[in-house]
Amino acid sequence: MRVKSVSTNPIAGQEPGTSGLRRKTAVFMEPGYLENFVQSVFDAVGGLAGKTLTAGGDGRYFNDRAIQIILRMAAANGAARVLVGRDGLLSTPAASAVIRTRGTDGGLILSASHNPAGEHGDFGIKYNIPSGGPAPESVTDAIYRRSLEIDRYQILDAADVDLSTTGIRTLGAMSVEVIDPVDIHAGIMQSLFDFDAIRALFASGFTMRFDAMHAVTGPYAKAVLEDELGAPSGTVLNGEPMADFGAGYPDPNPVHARTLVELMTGPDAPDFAAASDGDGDRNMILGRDIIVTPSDSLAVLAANAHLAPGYSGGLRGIARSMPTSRAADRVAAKLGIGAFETPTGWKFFGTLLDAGLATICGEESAGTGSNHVREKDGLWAVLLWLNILARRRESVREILNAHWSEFGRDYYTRHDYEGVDKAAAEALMADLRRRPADLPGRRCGALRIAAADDFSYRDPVDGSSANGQGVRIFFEEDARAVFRLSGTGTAGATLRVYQERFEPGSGELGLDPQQTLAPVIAAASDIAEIHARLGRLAPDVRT
Ligand code: G16
Repeated sequence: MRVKSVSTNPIAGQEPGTSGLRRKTAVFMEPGYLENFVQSVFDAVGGLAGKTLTAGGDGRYFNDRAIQIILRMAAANGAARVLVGRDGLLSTPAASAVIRTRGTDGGLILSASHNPAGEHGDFGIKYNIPSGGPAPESVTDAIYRRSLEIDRYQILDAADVDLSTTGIRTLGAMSVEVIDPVDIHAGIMQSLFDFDAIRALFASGFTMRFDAMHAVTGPYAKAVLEDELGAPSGTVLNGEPMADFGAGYPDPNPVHARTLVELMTGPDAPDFAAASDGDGDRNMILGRDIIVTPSDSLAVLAANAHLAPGYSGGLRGIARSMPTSRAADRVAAKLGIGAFETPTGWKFFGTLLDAGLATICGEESAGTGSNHVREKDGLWAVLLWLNILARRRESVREILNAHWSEFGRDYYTRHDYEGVDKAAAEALMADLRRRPADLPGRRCGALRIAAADDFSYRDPVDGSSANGQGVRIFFEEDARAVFRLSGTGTAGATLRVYQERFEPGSGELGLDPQQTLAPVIAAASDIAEIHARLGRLAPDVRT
C-alpha cells in the first residue's frame, strides 16, 4: 500500500458561514471534488497525524463510496484511528454522541440533511468539532480558505475496508473501528428518560407511528421504540434506510410527511405520531387531528422537561433561533431562567451549551435538542414527548390546550418560496435591509409597524458576532414578520417568511393559524413586494 499525492485544482468549496458543503450528488462524484474538501478539512484543523476521527452518514447514494475515500485519505494523512458506523451509517445526533463519548478529535458526517438523495439528488459533508457540534465560523472559514488554494490531496492506494460487521480492521498504519451505529446514542437516551413509564404507557394500549422516511433513523427508532420500550412491531414505518430514501423527500413537514398527517386525521389515527428527517436531527410531532409546530414543541418540552429524569433538576436556560416563535421565551420567564435568541443554525447554540447557560435549544426548522449532544436530535424530541405523555396521561391536544391557557398562544406560520431566481431574491433582501429606518410608523392594513431591523448577534460567551441574519419587522399588535434566505438549498434561492402573532389567554384554540395570521401574512407580502419581485402569488410550502 502506498500513499498517493494527487494533483488537483482548487474548488469553490463550502461558502463562508455555512456549516457544511451541500451540492448535487453528481458534483460530489466529479474526480477530486470530495477529496479536495476532505483534504481542506484535514489541513484546516492542523493535520491528522496521530488523531482519531468519527465518520458516518445517513446512507444516501454515494455514502458507501465516500466513506471509503475518507478512510483512505485519513490513513494517508497519518490518522491513528477512525470510528465508523457499521455500513458507514451514523445519524447526525449519533455522530455527535460518538465524538463526545469516545472523545474523538471531531468527525465527518455525510449528509445533505432533509434534501432528497440519489444520483440526481443532493449529497453533503460537514466537519464537527471535538465537542461534537457543527464547526463554528472560524473553522468553516479556514476550511473554505484552504479549499481555494489546495493543489494536492493524500490518499492511500488500498482496497475497500469491510464495514459490514463491527470490529477492528487495519488500513495501512491506521485502525478502523467499525461500531454499532445505535448503541452509544441509545444508551444516552436510556440515561435521560423514564423508560419504565414509557414501557407502561405502551403496555396500556397507547398507540404510535414513527415515520423514518426510509432514512437513517429507522434502525435507531426500531431499537429504542420497538425492541426496548415494547411498542408493537409496525410502530416504525419506512424503517429500512435506502440510498434514495425510497424516492421520497425526507423532510418531516406537513407537505412531505402528508401520509402521516392524513393518518392522524383519519378514523384509525393512533394516539401519537412523529417523523424524522434524512440524517435524524429534525423531528415532527403530531397528535390526533393536530400538528405541533416546532416552536410550540420547544415550549412544551421546556415547560415539562422536569418530568424526565435527565432534566429533573430543572433547566439552566432555553435557547431558540431568531425566527423561532417567542413561545419558549414565555416558559423561560415563568421558570425564571435565561432565554437566548441566536441566529439560525445549530452551531450558535454550542457555546451556550458548553458554558452551561442553556440546557434545551430549538429551532422553527424542526430541530430540538439539549446538552446531551451538540446537534439537534429527532429521536430525543420524540422520547421526551413520550416521557411527558407517559407521566401526564393526557393527549397531545390536551397538553397543548393546557399550555396555551397557561402561557397564551403564539400563532405561527412559515411560508417558503422555493427555487426562486437568486438575483431577484437577493435584491428583495437587500432592499428590505436598506429600509428598516423608514418602516416604523407605516400602516399595513390593520397593522402598524413599530420597529424593524436586520438581526445581528453577539455571542455572550466568546464575544464573536454575526450580522445580517434576517430582517425583522415588529408590529404594534404583538405580531412579527421575519425574512431570510435559506442557507441549505442547492438550486436557485428559497425565501423564507416567518409570521407570528401572540394571543394571550386561551389563544382561541380552534382557529387556523393561516386565518389568524392573515393580516400579518398580507403585510409581509406587501412590505417585501413578493409578487412583483418573485412572480409568486403563493408560497410552495406553508408550515
Ligand atoms: C440546518 C441547520 C439548522 C438550521 C437550518 C436552516 O438544518 O443545521 O440549524 O435551522 O439549516 O435551514 P435554512 O437555512 O434552509 O432555513 P439541517 O437540518 O438542514 O442541517
